[in-house]
Amino acid sequence: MVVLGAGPAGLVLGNLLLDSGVDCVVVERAEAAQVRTRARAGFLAAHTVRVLQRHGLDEGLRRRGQEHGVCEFRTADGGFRLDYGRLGRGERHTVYPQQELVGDLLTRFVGRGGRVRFGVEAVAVLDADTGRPSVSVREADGRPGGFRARYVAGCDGRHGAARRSLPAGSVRRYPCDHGVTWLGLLAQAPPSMDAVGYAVHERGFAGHMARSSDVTRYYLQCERGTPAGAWSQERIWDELDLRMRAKEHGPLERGPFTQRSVVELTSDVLEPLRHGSLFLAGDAAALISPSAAKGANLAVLEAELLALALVADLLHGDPTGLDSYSARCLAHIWRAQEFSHWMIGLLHGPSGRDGGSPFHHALWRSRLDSLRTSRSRQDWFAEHYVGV
Ligand code: RFL
Repeated sequence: MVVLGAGPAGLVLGNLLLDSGVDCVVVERAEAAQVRTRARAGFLAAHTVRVLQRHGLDEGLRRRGQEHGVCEFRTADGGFRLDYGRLGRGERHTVYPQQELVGDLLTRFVGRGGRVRFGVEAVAVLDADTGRPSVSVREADGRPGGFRARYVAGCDGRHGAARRSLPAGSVRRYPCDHGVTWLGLLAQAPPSMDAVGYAVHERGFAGHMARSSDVTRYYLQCERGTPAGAWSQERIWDELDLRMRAKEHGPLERGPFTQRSVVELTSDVLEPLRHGSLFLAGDAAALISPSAAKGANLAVLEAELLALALVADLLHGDPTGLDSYSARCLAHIWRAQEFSHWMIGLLHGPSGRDGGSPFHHALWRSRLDSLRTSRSRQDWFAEHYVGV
């Protein structure tokens, strides 16, 4: 078994295969240090935590993860909080930075004898429509190389070799550009509030999410095409203060930004998630905008489903799990896409694509109002916000 990519999808899959005695190698383009330090997601769904617990992959998470169950909306009409951990199914998020989860998964995989080939780039998956696919790679020293296996798992993200290797017409693509761009920021500063903060402002959306006691993620909607380094730190903090309405709600704790990235809110789903002996999981299967923090959670869900199906096939000769893998994942993916799309509308009412239209503005206010006042709407929100 060859697994492309050592992100959450590839490493959950690798650990589960290793535990079941399936021989596998993980091929990763980046170096180990880079894989362990890439800061991205931080909010793990209750289902994700259950998967990690079920397979004994939750040791670091249990010690350092923080439970979280409140979000706060701030608008020109005031603000309101939702104690979503007590609504819906009563589930909460666990805040645990993605790079720490990836570090834990990697340490466990390697510690148990798992093989990861760092610095090796997959170039193409060949012969996927046969029972003996192969992966051509570029080794760390630039020389060509390759692997042969019964199955290949494409967990190498949106721009990986797995997606590139799909023959034209073999899968259907569902791309969507939501027309919104965020500046993603990591601040070396403690969280400024005890909730996920969503500020909906005429100048654009601003978001606040805790990562740890001294690191906070912020998002700031910006014009498309804005370079990540275009704004000074002071200008960013002033703009965050303005949109988060610091005058009414209290100032933000400032600190240097240690990471900046431009995040264009796009989605891109492939269907089916299989081409012969090649299976897709995580961002390689479906890209989802970070508006509802679903990407890493879907990656873990899909990796578990794929691992169980591969073990059933390879060790017990039962292919039914592999046959239904794509349809089962896509049901979760589309529910997550639907909720994320709804969130994009909620978070960008006055500043999104339709923001200038009085009709859409009134619709957005009504959407927010029903979330503030309707218990059944709040239960629906909580279920989809924490769930995958
Ligand atoms: P990853 O984590 O991108 O890992 C893919 C791995 O494949 C390697 N690779 C290759 N290796 C070999 N050969 C090639 N040709 C290769 N091409 C690529 C890469 O080096 C990498 O190591 O994909 P995976 O495992 O599918 O996991 C997906 C998640 O990383 C992603 O969905 C989330 O980070 C999305 N996301 C969030 N998700 C959440 O659930 N909650 C959040 O709070 C959250 N916040 C975020 C996010 C994504 C963000 N970015 C990247 C836009 C915040 C941000 C800023």
